[in-house]
Amino acid sequence: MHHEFFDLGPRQGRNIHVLPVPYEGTVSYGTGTRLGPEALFRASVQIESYDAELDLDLTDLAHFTPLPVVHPPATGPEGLHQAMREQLAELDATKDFVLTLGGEHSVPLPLFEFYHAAHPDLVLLHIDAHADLRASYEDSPYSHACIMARARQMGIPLAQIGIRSLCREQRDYMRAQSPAELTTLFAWDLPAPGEAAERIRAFVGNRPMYISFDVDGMDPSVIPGTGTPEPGGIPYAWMNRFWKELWLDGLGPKLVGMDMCELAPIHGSQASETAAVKLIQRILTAWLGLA
Ligand SMILES: [Mn+2]
Repeated sequence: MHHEFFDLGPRQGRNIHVLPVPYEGTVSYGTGTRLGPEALFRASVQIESYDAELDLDLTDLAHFTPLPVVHPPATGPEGLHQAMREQLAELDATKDFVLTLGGEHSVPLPLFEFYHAAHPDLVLLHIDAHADLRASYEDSPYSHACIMARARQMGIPLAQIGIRSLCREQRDYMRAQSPAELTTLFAWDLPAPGEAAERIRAFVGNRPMYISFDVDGMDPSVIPGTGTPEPGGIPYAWMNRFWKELWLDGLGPKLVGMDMCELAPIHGSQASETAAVKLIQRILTAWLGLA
């Protein structure tokens, strides 16, 4: 594992703890998410830290402290989650920002618990092709296909963007939820980024927000390196613009932590990890520089 995340200048601005979790225990189709964190580390030092559109440089706004890699135990996600909880116990959820790099999308459940315990009014913003609202999948309630069902069980309000693959049971569940508890911007019906940002801001209000970003929410032409690609996803320019609109006038949500999951790098191509790490950069730059 590389020990640099982004090309570090002076250690100034907000400290971002980077938690690499190279786990792929419950993946259901393609493999390779265990190689995701390393690919994101490598890509991060290759891109410009300066965001020319925002006229802001991430190295002025943040510095990065990689945490020890959480090595997946031989057991299922429960063992992984326990190892993560032990590491998170060293941190303070009221002030520490953790950027978790998966690994598959079963990874961030302990982060939801960590931030929800400190912020009972926490709201989740979930970028994904898949609703991840199954009660259980392949005999595990902790599978990547169920993580947002666990978040809803914890009582966390959920806003989703990019969803386009789900079973009828999940659709019925979504329809039965109150709009204050669950709102979904389906991929086939995405409004313009500015309107989407308005809707998410109205949903989140003044509450603290955590972003759980499954890279397969993006169109596979942008990020082909993922285990369960779904056509018809979020265009890169749309997603990039959305983060700018979300924080444009300093009124956007307060971000407490985020994850980027399901990157499965393709040997010989750096396109997927580059797009993923540029989206991390845009999120952090827009939040820290505009909010
Ligand atoms: Mn997904």
